[in-house]
Amino acid sequence: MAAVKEQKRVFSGIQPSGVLHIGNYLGAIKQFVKLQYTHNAIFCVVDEHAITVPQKPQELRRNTLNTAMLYLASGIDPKEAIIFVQSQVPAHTELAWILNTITPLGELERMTQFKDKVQSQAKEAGVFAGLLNYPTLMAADILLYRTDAVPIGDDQKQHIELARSLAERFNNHFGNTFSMPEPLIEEDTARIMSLQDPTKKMSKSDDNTKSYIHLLDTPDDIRLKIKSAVTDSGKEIVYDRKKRPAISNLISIYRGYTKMTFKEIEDQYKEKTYADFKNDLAEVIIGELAPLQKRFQELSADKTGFEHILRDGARRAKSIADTTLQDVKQKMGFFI
Ligand code: ATP
Ligand code: LTN
Repeated sequence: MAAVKEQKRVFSGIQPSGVLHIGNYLGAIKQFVKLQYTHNAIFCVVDEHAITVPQKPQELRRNTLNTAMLYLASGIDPKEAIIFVQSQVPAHTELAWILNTITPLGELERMTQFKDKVQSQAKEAGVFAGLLNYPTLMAADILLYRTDAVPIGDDQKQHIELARSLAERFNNHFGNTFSMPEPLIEEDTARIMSLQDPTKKMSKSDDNTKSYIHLLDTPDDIRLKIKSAVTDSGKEIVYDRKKRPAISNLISIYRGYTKMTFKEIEDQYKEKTYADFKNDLAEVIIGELAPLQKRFQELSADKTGFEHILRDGARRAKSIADTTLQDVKQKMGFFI
């Protein structure tokens, strides 16, 4: 029998800035799949966020469709959750503009993700205002759906704080309108690190392709990337984020895919070498990605069915978002 859903709303988004990696899966999508059965769930491909750094039109289009397809291939079911592309629902940018007028500039300038991206973008294309205003658009995404919970990886906590403070400021000024969103973070896998540098998070926009495993990587690629993942100076397979960040990162990935506890993994590999552990880890990942990759191929073969899912999702999302936006505009004194 289907689980009875709580009325609580869950919303989250992923940028189509490249092919999704196992960090995106373990930190975010895996939770999305679980939550769709117990909550009113909405999952978005946030293409308007992706353009805060330069994108090539053809790549943006391809990455947008691939990200949505990977949502479905990972097990998000359009009968259980709404899946849509952000730019198909204009209320997001309209509410973002309104929220920009109550967002303190200092709070945007303090955002860690902004400061990091300024560093990398300054050397490349330059820094544009959209990058600074990114968290306000994210707050709009969340608040439009009167969201209660936002499943995310660790790096997004600060942005949820801003969404909360904007909700509170708006509610205090104009009357109760928005719910207070809570971050939902799966601690053990909230921050999967780069396979090449365990001090940096695994990221789709990393130039070194060996630093991440794409959800669509071939078995050979996966074996190679795990084999060349950096390790610490010791020999034992023990979880200790501070003293052995590299092996601990690999153990977290193993845990994320097998559901074994850290202790069970340590016990299983007590007498084994790093090479044994890495071989097994590669096979675990290959085995877990195989059904997802198969579903991805099937979905790619039915473009019409897939596009219908996205258009239907946008229609359903729009109807919820427009109701909130009308309420906001009416409370603020707009002519409607
Ligand atoms: P980019 O490198 O282009 O900024 P990204 O790989 O960080 O992209 P996002 O689209 O920003 O991916 O993130 C999508 C979701 O995946 C977010 O909830 C984010 O917190 C989560 N996430 C991203 N990277 C990781 C990671 N290394 N470990 C765990 N979760 C992650
Ligand atoms: N900023 C997020 C992506 C994102 C998001 C959202 C996540 C945009 N809007 C709303 C949750 C809810 C990121 O870079 N991972």
